Order: sequence, then structure tokens, then C-alpha cells
Amino acid sequence: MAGRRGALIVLEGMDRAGKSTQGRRLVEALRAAGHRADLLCFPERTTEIGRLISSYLEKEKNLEDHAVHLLFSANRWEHVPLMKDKLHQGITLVVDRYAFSGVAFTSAKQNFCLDWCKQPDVGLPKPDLILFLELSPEEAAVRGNFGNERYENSSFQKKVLQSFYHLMKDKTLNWKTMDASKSIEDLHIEIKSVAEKTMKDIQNKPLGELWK
Ligand code: DGP
Ligand code: NA
Ligand code: NA
Repeated sequence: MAGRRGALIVLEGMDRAGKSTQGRRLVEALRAAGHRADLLCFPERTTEIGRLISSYLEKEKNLEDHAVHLLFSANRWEHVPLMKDKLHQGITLVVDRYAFSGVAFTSAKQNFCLDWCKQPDVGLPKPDLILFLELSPEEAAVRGNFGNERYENSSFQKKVLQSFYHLMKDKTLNWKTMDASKSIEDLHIEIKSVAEKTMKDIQNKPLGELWK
């Protein structure tokens, strides 16, 4: 058994695609099947950096765009020791948003290039699988209105989506696009099957470094 590690599985996609629901369902199902699995959500709002990000998203605080980009990245980096510990103990991590949201959201702002946006996250633990939950803006609209947090408006979200599509062209990463217009149950079954296959494939392989 020694050396077998858990998989790093990331969920990305637009708001209302069902990332949080699918993340919870996946962890529950993996545990029920006898695997060790934990859920992690970024931004992780409970740390000092996370609370700063949260007050920015809730529009209680204004922060300069470059500064906030680095804070989101720092919030991921501050969890890296914990993530590596768990993965090396054989725990699979299901992560709701990661560096790809980081790049997609900031590069949707004016005067930010993709390359600058990627740099702070270079070297993070590399996901073994990135599930992109794809939902058209029209289908997302049917699921309800945006909330009041920063970034929650349709013109910005369309730019974010374009940045995601750009990132998905990177063939050094294991992107899988999932049709998020399916029922929660059908999507869950599909995600669980892809996740379990990945867990098997990578268990004896070293953890990689993102964008390196
Ligand atoms: P969530 O808690 O998943 O609803 O995410 C909160 C918001 O923050 C959402 O609009 C997406 C955005 N977001 C997530 N990660 C990052 C990041 O690294 N950078 C930026 N600029 N925005 C992010
Ligand atoms: Na949100
Ligand atoms: Na979420």
C-alpha cells in the first residue's frame, strides 16, 4: 500500500453549473465506496487571507485588482502543505475552484494578460483531473438570478467563460468537459466514474507541478 496517493480532482465552471453540489456528492459517494476523500473549496474564506477575500467579494472592501489576484493565489498556497499531506496519505481531494478560476476571473478584467495571471499559481499541486462543468449562459439564467457578490453579472461572466475556454486548450492538463445541463443525479454518476478511473490511474504516479 505504501506510496499510493490520493488524486487531486478539481471542479471548475461558471456560477450555477452545480460545482458545489457535485463536489459534495462526489466526496460522499467516494467515502461510501470505501475511499478516503475530502472536499476543499477556494476561496477558502476562514483564514485571515480568506476573510479579506470574502469582504472583497461581498463588496465591503475594495482592493486593487493585482493585489486581490495575489490574495486569491496566496489563499491557495497557504493550503498547499495540508493538501500535500492529505494526498500523500492517500486521501483524494475534491477541490471546488482552483487556479483556473483565478486566471479566468482576473484575466476577464481590463489590462490583464493570461500569462501574468498564471504566474503566481505556477508550481501549485497539479490536478490529476479538471472537470469543467459546462452550462450555457442561457441555461444558467434558467437556474436563477445572480446574487449580489462582485463578478455576478452576465457581461463579466461571458468574458470569464472565454478565458476558461482558452485555458482548456492546454493539453498538458487533464481537462474533461461535463455537460452540466444534465440532472444532478446523471451528472453525479458520470463524474464519479471519471473520478474513480483517475484515482486508479494516478495512485502510483508522483504529484505534478502546475504550469511547470
Ligand atoms: P464561490 O465561493 O465558488 O462562489 O467563488 C466566489 C467568487 O470568487 C466567484 O465569483 C468566483 C470568484 N473567484 C474564485 N476564485 C477566484 C480567484 O482565484 N480569483 C478571482 N479574481 N476570483 C475568483
Ligand atoms: Na459565487
Ligand atoms: Na462554489
